[in-house]
This record gives sequence, C-alpha cells and structure tokens, in this order.
Amino acid sequence: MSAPRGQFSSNIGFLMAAAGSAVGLGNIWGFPTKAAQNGGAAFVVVYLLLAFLLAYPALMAELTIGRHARSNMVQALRGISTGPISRLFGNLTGFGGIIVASLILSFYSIVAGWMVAYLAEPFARLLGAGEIANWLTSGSIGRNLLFAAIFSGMTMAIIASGVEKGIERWSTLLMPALIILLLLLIVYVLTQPGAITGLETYLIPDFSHFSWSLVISAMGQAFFSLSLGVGTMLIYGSYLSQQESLPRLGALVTLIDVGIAFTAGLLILPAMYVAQEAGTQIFAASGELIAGPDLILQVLPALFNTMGTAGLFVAIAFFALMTIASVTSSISMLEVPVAFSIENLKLGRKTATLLVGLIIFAISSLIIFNFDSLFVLVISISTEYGQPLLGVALCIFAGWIWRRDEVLKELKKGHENIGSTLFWKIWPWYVRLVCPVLILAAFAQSVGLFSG
Ligand code: TYR
Repeated sequence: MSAPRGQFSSNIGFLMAAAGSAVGLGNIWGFPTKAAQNGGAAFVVVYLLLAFLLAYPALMAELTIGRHARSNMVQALRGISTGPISRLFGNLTGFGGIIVASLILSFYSIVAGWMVAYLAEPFARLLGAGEIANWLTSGSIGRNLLFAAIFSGMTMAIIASGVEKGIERWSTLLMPALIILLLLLIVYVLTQPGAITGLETYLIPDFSHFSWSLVISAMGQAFFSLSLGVGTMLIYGSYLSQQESLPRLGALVTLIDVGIAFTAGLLILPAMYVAQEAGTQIFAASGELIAGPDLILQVLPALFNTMGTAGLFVAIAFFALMTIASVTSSISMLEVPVAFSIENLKLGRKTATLLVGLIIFAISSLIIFNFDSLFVLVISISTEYGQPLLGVALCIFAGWIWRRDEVLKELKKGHENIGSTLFWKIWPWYVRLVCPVLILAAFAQSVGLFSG
C-alpha cells in the first residue's frame, strides 16, 4: 500500500510554504532592478495592478484545481477533462508543467549556487583562507558545479522529508528569518551616504517609461514571482485542508509576495546608489542601471568591501537572505516532478526525489558546461514562453473545461457564502476571458507578433 498523501498541518503552514515559493530571487533581485529600469514607481504601480488583476485570478485557478483534485497537475487535469480532446490538452499542459518546472529549477540551482558560494566567501575571509575566498567568487566551472550540487542537495534533502516535515517545517522556519534579515539590511543601508538617491529612483514615478514592453515585463515578472503555470501552486493547493477559504489564502499569498518585492526595492536600489557613492560603477555602457548577475556578483560585493569588517557581516546577511529566498522556492519547483513520480509512477518519495533531483542536476551541469549558449536560452524558454502559455492553459481549464457548479462546490469548502461574494461574481469571467486574452496579447506582443 502506498503511503497516505501529505498535507499541510495548518493554514499558516500552507501560507509560509506558498509565500516561500513565491518569494524568491524574482522578488529580491528581479523586481527591484526591473522597477529601476522601467521608471521606478511607474513600474511598481503597473506591477501591483497586474499582480492583483491577472496573476491573483490565475493563482486561484491553480489552487482550486489542486485542492479539488488532491493530486499532481497531470492527474488533476485528466480528472477534470470531459472528453478525449480536453484529456489530450490536459496531458500536454500537465507534462508541460513538469518539464518547465524542471527547466526553471535547472537554472535556478545554478544562480542559487552562486548565492551559497558568496555566502561562504566572507567566512573564508574571516578564517584567513584568502585563496579559497577568491576561488569562491571566481566564476569557474568547478565552482559552479560544486555549488549547484550543494544547493540541489539541500533542495533534495528537504523534499525527501515530505510535505509536513520538509516543505512546511523549513518554510515556516526560514520565511520569518528572511523577513528579519531583509528589514535589518534595509535599516543599515538606509543610513549610508547615497541611499536617498536610490530611494528617489525607486519611488518617484517616471511615466515617460510607460510602454507595452513595460506591461509585458511586469506581467512576466508577476507570473514568475507567483510561481504560476507550472503546477507549483496547484500541488501546494492539493496539500491544503478543505476547511480553508481559498480566495482569502490566495489573496494573502499575493499580498505577501508583492509586499516583499516592494520591500526588497527599499534595499537594492539604495544599496546600488550607496555603492556608487563609494566609487563603484552602477550604470552599464548602455546607460541603464546594471541589473543582471553583475549587480549581485560585482556591484554589491564591491560595496560590502568598502565597509570594512562590518561589510563581512553585511555580506553574510545579504547572501543568507538570497540563499533562504532561493531554497524556499526551489523546493516548490522540485515538488512538481516529484509528486508526479510518486503518484503516477508509484515511486517512494525518497527514490523519486533522488531520481528527479539527479536528472535536473544533470541539466544544470549541461548548462554550466555550455553557459554562453544555454543559460539565457533556458531562462527565456521556461519563463518567457513556458510559464505564460501554461498559465493560459490552466485558466482555460478552470474557466471553460471544468464544470462551473463543480468549481463553485470546491470554492464553497471553507467559504460557505462564496456564491454571493464579489469574488464569485467576477473571478469566473476573469479566468474565462480576461486572463487568457490579456496573457496571450501580452505574449504575442513580446514575441513580436504585433510589431513591424
Ligand atoms: N517565485 C519564484 C521567485 O520569485 C520563482 C519560482 C518560479 C518558484 C516557478 C517556483 C516556480 O514553480 O523567485
């Protein structure tokens, strides 16, 4: 007999896990830098609107399907299919989700590995191991492989321990730590010279930047940040008890995700201008603020170096923050293929974790060895194409294929009067029409269908 299905022990446990999945490198790194490049608060406003008007309804589609089906995405979509065509569509979407989640994890582990290496570096310095410290920040293939392996190992260890003892326990422990570290760092950075210019760049809206590409960039950011499309939120919803109100929990997850992204902006932008004040170049040759790996791996470390001994501790706090944000997200990606392997291939959790984890690590290694050709390509395929398209497919499932009375029945669990709320008056139309049309329009625009 197979083991009973895992479940979160409380709604706080679910909240921490789902918010932990949502809050990741996308919030602390992606969001603030995109905001800085796209007109500061103008981007923030567009992002907030999209997060609540587009991403929240899509998140609700995933959570509702997941809790109803109590299974992974493939199984869940097969279950609500009504005929051979929707079943085929369900299989494509379900397996698509597994593949895209695995691809996201394959590049995420590399980046998160950098965070772990940079977290180890100040310790090496404190211990006087200068050569090791230099190697840790060298960017060599060996360093990348070793730290992607360490990070994958951490992710696998947590997932192997299961839903309650692994995902829930670690998310509940790490999310408060993340918030405390973030706030401490903000307080410290805001007292440094130059910080106020960063705050101005972030918070004073410059609507001259407003454009289609800003909207698309904000939408992609919202989808990535809320972990949508690939079945992460679906599988977390499937571990949720039926006594909870899904619209409320979904709204809380969205609020926490958006709140932490916004708060991270109060750290990253001021820190960049503090670095400039201390003599570091923060603009690329194009005149834009440096945003990619160079920001985290060069600009900020250069800043920490100017801070003397205090800088070592600031560096430790910062890279601990990044590592924590990464690991609570990576476990939610790994759970997608692992849950499928447990439920459909009938593997034990430990075997499934080891097998899937090793396959994904093999993909990470492939990317590391062919970094220049594969890294950006894999990010683009999985997050710019995969996530939005799968997000549309899931909205189509919730809005068109799944029977409306069944959807209502599921939502009523834990929220008896949902039928008379504003949510129920608006949301079904949203997932039916507004979400697919808007996502597809933005997507078409981003791949250039409307241009020239
Ligand atoms: N939301 C995470 C972040 O902001 C990334 C993520 C993407 C997590 C997809 C899970 C997932 O399935 O960094």
